[in-house]
Amino acid sequence: MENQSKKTVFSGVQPSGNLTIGNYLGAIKNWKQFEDDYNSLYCVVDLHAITVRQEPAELRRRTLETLAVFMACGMDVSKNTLFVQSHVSAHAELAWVLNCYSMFGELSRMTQFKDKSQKHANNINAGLFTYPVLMAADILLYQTDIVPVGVDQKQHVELARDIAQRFNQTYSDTFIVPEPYIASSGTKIMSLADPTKKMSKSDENANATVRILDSKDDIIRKFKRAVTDSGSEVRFSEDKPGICNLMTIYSCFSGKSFEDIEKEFEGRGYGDFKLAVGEMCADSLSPIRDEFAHLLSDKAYLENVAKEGAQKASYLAQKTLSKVYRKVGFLAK
Ligand code: AQP
Repeated sequence: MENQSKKTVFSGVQPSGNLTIGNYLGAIKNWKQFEDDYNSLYCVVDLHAITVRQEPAELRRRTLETLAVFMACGMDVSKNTLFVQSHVSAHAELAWVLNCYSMFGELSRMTQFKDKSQKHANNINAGLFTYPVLMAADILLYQTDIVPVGVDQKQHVELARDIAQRFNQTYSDTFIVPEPYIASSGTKIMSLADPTKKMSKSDENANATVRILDSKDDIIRKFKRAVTDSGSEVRFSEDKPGICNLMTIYSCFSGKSFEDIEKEFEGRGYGDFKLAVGEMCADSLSPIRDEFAHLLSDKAYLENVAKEGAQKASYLAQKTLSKVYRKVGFLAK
């Protein structure tokens, strides 16, 4: 159960595709450090995933697999509450209330909405537009202090802060105003096919993304094909976005600084470097792949983790939701 003296950390991942090294380096890898000192909750945000059309059987499969990836990445179920968003109805309920405290103008300014409505021009649904309000509900329900996310989600956490402050000012202190936690590196891994674009799990180009669960051969092949710049020098420089991205990935997995990487590959050219990045990435992910396979062999266990996680999360969520319902003036049951 929650420890009142500890702060709370919350984050989520959409089961909208097989998770990439962007999701890993920008988000999941940073979660482990909080598990001893924080009340920590991590959620597979399936309600968010349906803002884009999903194949139902695929979504169901990926939801359980995403939970297994959290665990395979080292999230200890005795220290972290791992759950599925749609199992805790308070997320959708609080989102409705917060919709009434969110402004059309501020939602229109969200860059992810602009990007996704361009990408899914035939399905610009209301859910895509109000996605950040549901995300604010996810965060505020647990009285969250910090939200570890990649840079692309910072704007949404800032909106959650604005919504919390607006609600607190309208009534009285109700929500903790959360802070985004952005790691010092790996917070925006770029596509291997176009290094000016973020790597995204829903990208249809298989060569653009490296999945956490890709085989070693696939990972090496994808890095070998990665789009780089003209020239052959491994150097961190603004005019070399492809090489900068590969250096960032290599640095995140190896712990080496850019300076050390430049020295290591001095005079060796892109081919050698790409192979080394592929090997470093594949070898670092190999224990995760093995643990994932092991976890997936016992679906009943995973379902039970989700069930227990949802029970713990529901208890906490209900406390905040009841408070909110009282403040806005809903009649008690
Ligand atoms: N390329 C990335 N680099 C670093 N961090 C990233 N994140 C996503 N892509 C990168 C972080 O991963 C967490 C989970 O993201 P999400 O599932 O909530 O949705 P997203 O940000 O929209 O991620 P994707 O992979 O791009 O999904 P799709 O393709 O469905 O839109 C977040 O903390 C995010 O910052």
